[in-house]
Amino acid sequence: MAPPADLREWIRLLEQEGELVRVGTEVDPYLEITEIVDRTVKAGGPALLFEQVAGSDLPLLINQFGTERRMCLAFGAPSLDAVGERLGDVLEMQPPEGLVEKVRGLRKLKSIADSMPKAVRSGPCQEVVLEGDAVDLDLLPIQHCWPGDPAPFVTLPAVITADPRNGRRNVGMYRMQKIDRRSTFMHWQTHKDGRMDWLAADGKLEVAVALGLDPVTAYAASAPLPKHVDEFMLAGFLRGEPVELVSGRTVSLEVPANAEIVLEGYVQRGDVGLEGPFGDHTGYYSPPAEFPVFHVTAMTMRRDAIYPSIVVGKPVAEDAWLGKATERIFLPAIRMSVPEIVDYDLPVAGAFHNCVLVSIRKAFPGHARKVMHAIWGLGLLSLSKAVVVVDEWVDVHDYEEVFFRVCANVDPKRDVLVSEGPLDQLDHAPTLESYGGKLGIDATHKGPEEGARPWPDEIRMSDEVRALVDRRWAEYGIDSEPAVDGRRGGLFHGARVRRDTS
Ligand SMILES: Cc1cc2nc3c(=O)[nH]c(=O)nc-3n(C[C@H](O)[C@H](O)[C@H](O)COP(=O)(O)O)c2cc1C
Ligand SMILES: [Mn+2]
Repeated sequence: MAPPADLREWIRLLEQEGELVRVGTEVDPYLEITEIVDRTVKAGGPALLFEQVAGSDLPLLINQFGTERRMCLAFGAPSLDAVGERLGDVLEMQPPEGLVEKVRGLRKLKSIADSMPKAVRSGPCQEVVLEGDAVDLDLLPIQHCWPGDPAPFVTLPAVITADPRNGRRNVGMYRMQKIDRRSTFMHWQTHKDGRMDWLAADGKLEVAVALGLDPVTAYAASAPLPKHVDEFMLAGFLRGEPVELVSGRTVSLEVPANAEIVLEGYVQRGDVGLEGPFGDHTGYYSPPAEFPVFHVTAMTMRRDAIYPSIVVGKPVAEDAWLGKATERIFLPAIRMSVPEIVDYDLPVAGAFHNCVLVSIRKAFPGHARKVMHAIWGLGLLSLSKAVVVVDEWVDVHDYEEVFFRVCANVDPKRDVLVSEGPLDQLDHAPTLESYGGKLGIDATHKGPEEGARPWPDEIRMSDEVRALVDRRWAEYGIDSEPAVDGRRGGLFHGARVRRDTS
């Protein structure tokens, strides 16, 4: 099934699948929508299309990404791992050998060709064009998300810039605090690509913001690609259809033809103000800080445009599934540089950058530390505050099992590494902003070369007796369902890789 071509097709698909509710009652973009959505997301509820938002003619779509099922629908894939495997397949391409392999190779090459964005002459995103004085952000139902926020924030934008040194495009998702009818702040943080483009510009840097995209392209804006890789290329690859782009009206950047709304404009060197506070995905208000002012020179729209929004806050919020998509999709890419990684998990409660659980095929003394340092050197994963390393047979998605391994296998004096390095700018805990302590916990089995005594065997029942009890379970007349591997849904349930530890 091809992923949806634009936001409307996506809304139709959600509706067909019983995944969307239209809300006709008038609602207030000041706090009320947040409270409705927070209750809906935390209950695993549907996407919501608010048709009557006070103060605006535009409907507002929210919670489109709020469950794993919707995320898979967006990608047209049975699972997020399957999406990652598609990417891994191409990354691991080897010179083909037989004819069958050659044909398969060609298909992969075609999927790479399809990923290149395609220029088109016109697009629905420019059915209405407002320039100069006519630009009016008041037309949009921008949400004022939390009581401590100073203003409404655009929360689901795809922000397009080009590196002034080589023209290479970047697309990032950075929230935008509304300042007035024609300007906002641009909240690209310290370690982000859009900010690098801004810092590399001599004076002005052109910026275009696309709102209301097909779900895969919207997701791609949040994907942590290396600086020189165009997020629209990833979107094209994942969709199997190139992203179509039209020329901006007042900027030399290209914008997605299928967008509902586009804001064109510029930021300037030194033209900054105090952005925030903002009720953030950390579960706390991020404090005010200096960010550039985005001046809007043109606002283009579809005639009956739909405005997309998202609310972040205390986990679990809608962005959890955007993060989980990244976790799964990027696993094969991470394995390209750190092949001993079996699996990893970024717990939603850890707001993604606070904690990484990683399982490895341990092969030499100090291997867990090697992997900690690798993670602390890898793209945006480098901002991870805590890294917990377990052996390959531990299921990193089973937090109870990981906790068991940490408690059972760690000598704090020997197995805990406290380091330091860059941290997420929004992390309020470190003494300094964007820089502070790192925690590595080696919860693998340790060998004598690592200073451990002979490691004991794990307890495991013999296969014969397990088979016998399986066979005879009904005879015992014990009412409850038997637990799997010792504990139902618990400790050893779901472990993917097993190894005899004796
Ligand atoms: C809903 C949502 C909101 C986000 N808001 C911001 C933000 O305000 N500032 C920021 O720097 N990153 C934000 N991010 C994370 C970035 O989009 C992400 O790090 C992405 O990789 C940035 O693109 P870049 O790597 O090209 O800079 C947000 C992510 C999501 C899913
Ligand atoms: Mn980027």
